[in-house]
Amino acid sequence: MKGLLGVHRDGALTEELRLTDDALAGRRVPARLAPDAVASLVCGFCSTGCGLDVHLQGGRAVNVAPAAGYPVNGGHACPKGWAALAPLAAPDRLTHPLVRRGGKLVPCDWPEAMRVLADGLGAVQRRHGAEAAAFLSTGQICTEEMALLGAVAKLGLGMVHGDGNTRQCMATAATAYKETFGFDAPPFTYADLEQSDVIVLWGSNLCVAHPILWQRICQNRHVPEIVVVDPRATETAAAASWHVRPRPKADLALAYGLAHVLIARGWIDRAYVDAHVAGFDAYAAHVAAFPPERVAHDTGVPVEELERLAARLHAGQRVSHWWTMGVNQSHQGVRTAQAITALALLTGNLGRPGTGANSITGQCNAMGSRLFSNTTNLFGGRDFADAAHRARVADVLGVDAGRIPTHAGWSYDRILDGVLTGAVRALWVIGTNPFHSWINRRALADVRARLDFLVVQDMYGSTETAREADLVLPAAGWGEKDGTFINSERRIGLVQKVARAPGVALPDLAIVQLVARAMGVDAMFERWRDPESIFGLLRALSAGQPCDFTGVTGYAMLAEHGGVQWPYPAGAPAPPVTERRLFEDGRFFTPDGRARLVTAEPAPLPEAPAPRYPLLLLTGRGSASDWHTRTRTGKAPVLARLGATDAYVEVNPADARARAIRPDERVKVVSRRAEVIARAVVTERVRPGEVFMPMHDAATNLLTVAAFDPHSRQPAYKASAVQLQRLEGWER
Ligand SMILES: Nc1nc2c(c(=O)[nH]1)N[C@H]1C(S)=C(S)[C@@H](COP(=O)(O)OP(=O)(O)OC[C@H]3O[C@@H](n4cnc5c(=O)[nH]c(N)nc54)[C@H](O)[C@@H]3O)O[C@H]1N2
Ligand SMILES: Nc1nc2c(c(=O)[nH]1)N[C@H]1C(S)=C(S)[C@@H](COP(=O)(O)OP(=O)(O)OC[C@H]3O[C@@H](n4cnc5c(=O)[nH]c(N)nc54)[C@H](O)[C@@H]3O)O[C@H]1N2
Ligand code: SF4
Ligand SMILES: [Mo]
Repeated sequence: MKGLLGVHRDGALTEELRLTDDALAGRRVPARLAPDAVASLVCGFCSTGCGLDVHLQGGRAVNVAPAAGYPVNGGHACPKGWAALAPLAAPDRLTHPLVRRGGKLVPCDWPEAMRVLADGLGAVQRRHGAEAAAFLSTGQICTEEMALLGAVAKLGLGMVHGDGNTRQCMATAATAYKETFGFDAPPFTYADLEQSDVIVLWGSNLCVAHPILWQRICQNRHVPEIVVVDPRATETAAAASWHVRPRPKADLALAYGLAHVLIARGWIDRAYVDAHVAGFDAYAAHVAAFPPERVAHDTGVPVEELERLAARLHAGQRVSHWWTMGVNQSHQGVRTAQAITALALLTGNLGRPGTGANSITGQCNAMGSRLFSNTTNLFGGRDFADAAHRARVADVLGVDAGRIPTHAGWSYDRILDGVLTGAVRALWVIGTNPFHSWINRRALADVRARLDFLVVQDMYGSTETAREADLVLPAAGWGEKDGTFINSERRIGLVQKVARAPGVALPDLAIVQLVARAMGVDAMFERWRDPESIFGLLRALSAGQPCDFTGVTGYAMLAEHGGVQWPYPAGAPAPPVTERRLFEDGRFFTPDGRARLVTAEPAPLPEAPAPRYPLLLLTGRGSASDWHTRTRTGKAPVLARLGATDAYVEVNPADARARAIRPDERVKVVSRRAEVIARAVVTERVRPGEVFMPMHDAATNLLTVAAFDPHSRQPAYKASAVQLQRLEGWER
């Protein structure tokens, strides 16, 4: 640390930082890749995990094209993949750390930034205890980076509380899988999309959110029935063969109704259930209370359609269920995911080609985060509360087991509540933009006001969150560093450095190492040298776990095989070229090897429509070209043109007429928390009583109500009560 602070030259890297950068990110563009090489990387946007070929010319990355031979996407990419290089060159890229002085963020060098960080975090931890500092991380950095972050923060700095934006996204699926299968283990492989004869998409707008998975469905030669369950008539619903349109949050009752019919008609696979499932009798008793008439009343899906759908699930030979945010982001998301999973279990549609209860993830490395961020579970899907698990991890990492927290720490919402109650005083935010994306984000103004110290680590200084920081650390982005991502089908894939980060921006890995050094705990992390050595640690941490990938010898193997799906234990047969699914032997990761059936009573909406707020606001993805808070896609000219440019709200013609709202008129959207202005898109895509706003506009989460699934603590982003009003005197 002394050296780091000592050798500093203004505006340039210190010698020591130069060494750090060389060692971690590597000046490898010329060294490892030929100046005119074609480098293969997994895409840095969605969890599909497409392979992209980056073409170098004279050592510079000039072009991207989908990798023809990659097992995920076979020559296809969506607009974001094609434009993946553009965000790297954005004018608002951070080139230097920024520190707040006299109310303004001004550039500084790394030694200064690390002094400010050590002072800020150090002061809070000395005064209020180590737990008074917390972190919020992401599913969009490399697994090696999130693992080091989780190690340094929790084991090194005693930050017991740390969570990720995966809470906003995957917590429900992870919780449901853990309880039902005994481990957070999405069972599918993408080939299942091509092998099913019935595909049910629950709350998933695949055409927009995972276009290349939709492409895989289009390659299905069995002419599958494609059922979309969504209150909105989405792009995907339009492309499907059957659109089932329940009322929002009625999926739980719908799934129970389907189970009711399947059981009543004897349309279940009794042999499979007897051999591999626990809790059938209680489940059958529970769903007995959901006859078609009740379910039709509760969901808005007619009796006849419900029965026809049950019959289709029965007639299908290879039925697969897939779900995304329409399920995960609800106040009963976990139980809904489990009720969908129950349909697969009851009908024996698991562990065979074309089947499964399949949660599609969101971000490029959400699956890495679920295993190795060291937030909700201890490295490798272990349990913080289990002494044997802590001992094992301590052994692999060469640290004192006493440094590992004995409980998982708070979820995202509780960390923010902790700030409001004064328990948390410093926050380190990495690769996420909560001042835009968090539910009811208006409350974050209070959070900011109460924080003694806010550090934000991002590629851009212009994000809603970076603008609030006391210290901003400039991060290298996708394509500017080495490491791995894990995609939705559990495929570990490679990313590599094909471009230099601007200015003195560093890979998150290097930044976390600097933080460790600045805080005086770097000696604990000597084994965490560079991405590939860290990958070796993760491999060792996976040993004996369901996610065991000890058979993956290193990055070269990943490059050679187009990624490798976990599990791939040492000694597993031959190169892992084919796609693999889980549970082919019907044995789950529960103590008795059986999957669990779990039930709940459907609960009312947290904020039901009422006379003053009669409309239900749904939110979600707006287009295939917009990514989340648009910090990246907003800077690719072609994506910005393809995406939406302004805040808009989809409203049914009947609701528009009743309020004398004309198409494209600007209207006020009012909730109990805020009012925002948006352009009215008058469309049958939404039903009367329902409106939709994309999450890409920062206004949307001013409106949302802070409601959560009680088991996963995932925000229920997709049901808030609002009203629409004409703007007085508005004229076209
Ligand atoms: N282009 C693009 N692609 C992305 C992303 C992006 O920002 N842009 N983000 C990525 C990430 S992180 C994620 S998590 C995924 C999300 O992918 P998706 O989950 O497919 O996307 P959403 O639009 O959030 O929600 C899907 C659908 O849920 C529906 N829905 C709302 N309420 C309900 C309900 O109660 N029941 C049912 N059945 N449906 C309901 C909405 O109408 C919406 O069409 O996308 C990933 N891919
Ligand atoms: N209303 C509503 N709100 C939602 C949702 C919804 O459906 N409706 N969906 C939720 C979901 S599923 C999700 S996943 C969240 C996403 O919410 P966020 O995570 O807040 O969204 P992003 O825009 O992806 O933010 C990622 C940030 O990381 C930065 N970044 C990118 N790469 C790197 C890197 O390599 N290193 C570092 N340090 N930074 C990097 C980007 O510039 C950006 O600022 O939004 C949630 N919010
Ligand atoms: S589908 Fe997802 S992984 Fe594939 S190119 Fe598009 S954003 Fe990237
Ligand atoms: Mo997400």
